[in-house]
Amino acid sequence: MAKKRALITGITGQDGAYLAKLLLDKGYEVFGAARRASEMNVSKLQDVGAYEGIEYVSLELQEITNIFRAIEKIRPDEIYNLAAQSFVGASFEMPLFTSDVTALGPLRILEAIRQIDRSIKFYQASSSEMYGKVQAVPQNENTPFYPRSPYAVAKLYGHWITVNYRESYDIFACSGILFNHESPLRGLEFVTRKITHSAVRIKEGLQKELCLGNLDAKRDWGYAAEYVEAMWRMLQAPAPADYVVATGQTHSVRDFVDAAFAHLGMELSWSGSGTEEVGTDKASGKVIVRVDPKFFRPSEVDMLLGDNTKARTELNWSPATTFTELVGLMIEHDKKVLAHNGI
Ligand code: NAP
Ligand code: F7E
Repeated sequence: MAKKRALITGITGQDGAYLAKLLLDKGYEVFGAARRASEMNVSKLQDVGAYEGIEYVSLELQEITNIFRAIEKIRPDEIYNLAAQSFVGASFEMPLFTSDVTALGPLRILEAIRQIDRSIKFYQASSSEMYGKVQAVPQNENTPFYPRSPYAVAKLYGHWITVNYRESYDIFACSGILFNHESPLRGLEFVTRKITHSAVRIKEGLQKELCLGNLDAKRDWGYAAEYVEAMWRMLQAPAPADYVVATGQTHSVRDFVDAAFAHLGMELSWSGSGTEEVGTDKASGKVIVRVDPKFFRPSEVDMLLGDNTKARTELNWSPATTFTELVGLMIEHDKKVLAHNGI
């Protein structure tokens, strides 16, 4: 039997690397789409051992002719749209760019599917950020959305246009509403990796302080390597639908900081409040964590907590890695990177 062909946009990102590895292991022919750059960042793909097995294509989500040509040429069975301007903080600084890539990008792909071959299955990377100012706790597929950033508004458009093309043109299009998922491959600008990377450097005496924004924000953090399995399962289900993918546990940014330093054998005491809050290393008496207002967002998502019942029951998917294990595996990776690179 011919191998299934999958096209993954955002191949250079965290999820792109894990999904590529998963699909290669399942025997897929994997086409990795990356936007043009002077040098493609392949470090994540190399980290998971997927770099060699992929056929690379140039694909810019802002350019519809480019998308059409790529899909015409590859004729994939499945398309996973993981590409996006994915950093919420940056979306306040570049709302138009974020909207063009993150909202209209999926529409351009869906339009190409509609015109080229409606039997191509489509996965859209939707986000728990769409719940924003949450209207119910926990959040499930029926919870109303209330986005709080240009990123979240753009993702909401991507979500609804996916539903609309499914209903209008009978395309097998699924939207995965994924809650935060992290890993050693997470970009350094996201809070979890910023914390683990800095904690290791502080422990080794290479950095004095870790400066953060809102410590009270709570997130449902899972392990990215497990979440890509849910994406694949959605496209293998008997019918297309939308699914929440989450752990069902929520923790604050402060909890994450405590867990990261605890993994390194350090205990913090917290004092002050709001923008004056600091975390002091109990053993040395030194301030090692400080709140800096520059990391606060114009509008914040205070708390996210997902209800994964539908994914558990219909996709037989469930998360395995606990919060403490996730923090531990990210710290252990950053320790290795530091030992290897010395920075
Ligand atoms: P990521 O690491 O930031 O990767 C984003 C990818 O999109 C990168 O490969 C990036 O390429 C690519 N990209 C950005 N702009 C592009 C453009 N104009 N044209 C083509 N490619 C472009 O994100 P991730 O954490 O893997 O997340 C994957 C997807 O899931 C994203 O859509 C994200 O918004 C969504 N999501 C993530 C989470 C999470 O917690 N991780 C949760 C829910 C939803 P470069 O390498 O060239 O920058
Ligand atoms: O922030 C707070 C910040 O940037 C988490 C993306 O993958 O998940 C991600 O979006 C929380 C926020 O992720 C800092 O204010 C405090 O409340 O790691 P983050 P995010 O905004 O939740 C969703 C599901 C996506 O879809 C996105 O693509 O942490 N926070 N201090 C900070 N955040 C950052 N980045 N840096 C700080 O210093």
